[in-house]
Order: sequence, then C-alpha cells, then structure tokens
Amino acid sequence: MQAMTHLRHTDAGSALDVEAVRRDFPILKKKVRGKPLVYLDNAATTQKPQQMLDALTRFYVDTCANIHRGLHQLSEHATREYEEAREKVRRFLNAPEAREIIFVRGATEAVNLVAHSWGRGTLQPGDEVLITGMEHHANIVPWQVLCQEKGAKLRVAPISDAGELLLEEFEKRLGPRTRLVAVAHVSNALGTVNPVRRIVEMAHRQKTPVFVDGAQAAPHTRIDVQALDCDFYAFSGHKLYGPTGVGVLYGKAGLLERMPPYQCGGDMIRSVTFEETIFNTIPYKFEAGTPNIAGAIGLGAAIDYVEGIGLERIAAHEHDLLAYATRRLAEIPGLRIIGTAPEKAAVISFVLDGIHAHDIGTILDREGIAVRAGHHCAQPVMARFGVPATTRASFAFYNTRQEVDALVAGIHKVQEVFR
Ligand code: 7TS
Repeated sequence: MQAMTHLRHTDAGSALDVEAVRRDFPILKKKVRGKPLVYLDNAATTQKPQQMLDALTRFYVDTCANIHRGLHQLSEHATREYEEAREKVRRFLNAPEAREIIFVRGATEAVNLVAHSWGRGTLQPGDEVLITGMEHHANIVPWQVLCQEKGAKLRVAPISDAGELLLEEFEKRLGPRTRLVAVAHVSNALGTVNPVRRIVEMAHRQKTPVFVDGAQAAPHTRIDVQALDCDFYAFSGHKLYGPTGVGVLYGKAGLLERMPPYQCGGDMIRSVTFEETIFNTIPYKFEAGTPNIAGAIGLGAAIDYVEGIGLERIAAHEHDLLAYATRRLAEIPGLRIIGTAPEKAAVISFVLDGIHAHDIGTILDREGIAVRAGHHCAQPVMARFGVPATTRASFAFYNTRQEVDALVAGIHKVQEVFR
C-alpha cells in the first residue's frame, strides 16, 4: 500500500512523513496570490490525494457503466467496485453488515433521510427530539422542521463556557417522551469531541435511539459504531479526502428495515404495478435512482488512502498541530479562542479584539492562507458565545508547524493593519 512510503521510522516509533504525504496532494503545490497555499479550511472540505483522483479517473476511463442492472461486463465491473466501496465503508466504521451502509449525498442528506423516513413514521404530538447546543445547522433544522410538522418538541442540551456538553443537563432533558437523540461527534465550530459512548448509554437506558453526526469526526479519529453502539452514524466523503457529492449513513439493520423509503425510483423497488410497489431490501431501499457511482468508488479509494497512513498516526500528528497552534495563538494579545474543551479535534475558532472575522479572513487570504470566517453554519454556537462570527483554522494531517507559524505571522499582519 502506498502509504508505507509515508512512514519514517524514528527512535520514537513511526511518525508521519508529512513532506511525503504532501506530495500526494497536487493542489498543495499551488501558489495563491503569489504565496504558497496554506490550506487551513479542512473542516469545510479536505484536499484530494492523487490516489483518490486516479480511482475516479479509472472509473470514468475504464469501467464506466450503470450498476445493478446491466448483464454486460462493464456493468458487472462497476457494480462490483461500487459494492466493494460499501464494504470498505463497513470496515472503516466497523459496522456489522454491509447492508447497514447507505450511500447518500453527504452528512446533510443522511440527517434528512432519517428525519423524513424514521421521523415521519415515528414522532407523535408531544414527543421530543434532543440535540445539543453545539450542532451544525444540518443537525438542527431537519429535526426542527420535523418537530413543527408533528407537534413535537425540539429540546437542546446546553454547553459550558469551554464549549463542552453539560452532561447532567443533557441527562435532565432526556425523558420518557424523548424519541431520538441527535448529536455531533465533533463540533465543527468549536472542535469539541463529545462523549458519544456515554450519551448512547444514557439514551439507551430510556430506549431512545441515537443519531451521531460524524461529519467532523470521521476524518480525524477511528470510528467504531459497534463500540459506540449508536443507532445511526453519518459522515461526508468530501471531508475525508474523498469526492464531493457522496457520503454515508450507517443505521442498525433492525431500524433501517422498519423505516419506509425516503425517495422513490429505480433501484429501491423490487416490482412495480400501477396498483402496488414492492420495495427492495436495505440498503437499496434507500438508494433511489442512479447513485453517485464514481463518488462511492472515490470514497472507497480515500478510505484506502487514510487507512494506509493510519488513523492513529493521523490523530497523533493533528493533536501535535492543535497543541502547537493553541500555544502560539494564545500568545497573541487580544486573541480569544472560542472552544477550549480538553477533548478537541484539530479545529481552532478565535476572535480578535476590535476586528471582524471577515476582515481577518480577507487579509489572511492575501497571504495565501485559507481559513473560514463566519458563523460556520452554527449560529446558535455564535449566539452562545456572544460573537457574530469567528475565524476558524482547521487542520488536516498534511498541515505543518510551519503553516501554523504562517498563520500566526498573518494574524500579526491583520493586527498591524488595524492598529
Ligand atoms: N455536520 C457537521 C458537524 C458539519 O461540520 C457539516 C459541514 C455538516 C454536518 C454538513 O456536511 P455536508 O457535507 O453535508 O455539507 N460543515 C462545514 C463547515 O464546518 N464548513 O463548511 C461546511
């Protein structure tokens, strides 16, 4: 596997050879505004390794065909690769069965699928859905709309000043009417890692299923849906070094089997007459129409790539970057980090005294540094901390301490402009 070349055996064990991995990402050679690109917007989307791009090209050049229908060789080949990708995702999540893996458009579609299919069939007036105060809009709005339609109530467990979920408050809101808990594994705006295993234990004591939004977790840490015992888990391919337009919903087979289809059309049917349609079995019941075949295959290649490097090695490198960047940023006068939970992924949101995040983002861009500035689709988080927006640097395994230094130098420039 290619990633063996990325391991540098040192006395301290095998560390990630960042310069070698960087060579796998063509875009990282790019100059932006005449400066080397410093890409620190990985929570929005990650860059793509050549190995993944090659898998996409190979599909379109060598095996392009529709799946699950043609008897011809190309179609059989494409079907096999698509189903192999499903198996790669199953292994990646340690899901018990491949039929529990549904290919969707991304984390957002996964939430909407569960809200429509599970939610419409299950929620009654007076029921409750419990979320946390650190959710991305994608894990708020579908539940809010569902609750409004059903006369149910959306409840929110608050977070601390450090950006941690207040577990006792969460537990207080978990009652006999709670039909579902929906929680981010990792917050995109704060970086907080939620104690999902404990949350699931609490919810299951009430027989309440748990949906985990893993959009920001899957790229950074090993996921084991059996160890977590969550009922649903969702993530997006494009944040995991894969293509845009593909993502995954894992659901326990028993739940998925009881859920009605989310969309109707080809592949999700077994037989149709004008009087009646018999639906296909899972996972196909939830994959109406021609799916993103190339996307799924690309996602499979991205998973191969990430696993070749090793999630433990990725987490260790990113943890080092986070610790270094936190220390360097904390030294800057007038800078406040928003989100200081002890358990964090490599995301740093910050505000600067007297300077709007958009100005910071614009000036950093002139230095070739890409960060996100705004509310990060988490407006309730901004409201909780009393800020209109933050600037967010989010790291991937190809980032370096030198890039953190470039960010720090860029922030000093921003402060000079506004002095
Ligand atoms: N959930 C979380 C926690 C996210 O961070 C995001 C996207 C989503 C869901 C939605 O993912 P999608 O792939 O379906 O769009 N977060 C971000 C972000 O932080 N900056 O840009 C997108």
